Amino acid sequence: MFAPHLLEEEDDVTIYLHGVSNVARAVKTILNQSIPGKWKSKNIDIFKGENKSEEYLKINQMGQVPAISFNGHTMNESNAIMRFLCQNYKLNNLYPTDLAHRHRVDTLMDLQGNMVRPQLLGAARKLAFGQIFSGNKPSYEFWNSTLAEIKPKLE
Ligand SMILES: N[C@@H](CCC(=O)N[C@@H](CS)C(=O)NCC(=O)O)C(=O)O
Repeated sequence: MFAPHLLEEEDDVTIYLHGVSNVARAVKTILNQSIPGKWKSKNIDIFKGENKSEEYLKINQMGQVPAISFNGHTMNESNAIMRFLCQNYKLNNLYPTDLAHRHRVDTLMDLQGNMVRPQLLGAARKLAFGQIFSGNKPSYEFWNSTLAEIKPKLE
């Protein structure tokens, strides 16, 4: 049985999140598949720096959302949390037990975390800052070229 030391009669799960966080939303989606209606959430206002507070750094020393508390154990890194939840709650349709299929899912998750997300965040920041400093309408050229670069790699 997976992680037997984490098992309780009824799991006590809290997710720490913020509305702007796409990776927190991904974990929420998996929680809804795992224990719908049975998890709690706590908003961490990253715009007010709550993610860098002494209290929150004890939950996630990287000072980022999401994190979860699972029966008193804290866990971070969205992909690692989602893999844990899928295995713990046997969501085999989302995280296949067949190793070749699982490898495909892992590949896409790693590409999302290591390549797609950083590139899109970089492009979005460039777009926003360009507009703030020039006062002009943003140019979508860089955004579109980033998308064009990423897309074929995922096909
Ligand atoms: N690799 C991390 C990334 C988490 C992340 O970048 N979180 C952002 C919100 S989407 C955050 O907390 N930013 C605040 C900061 O880094 O100060 C994961 O997948 O959990």
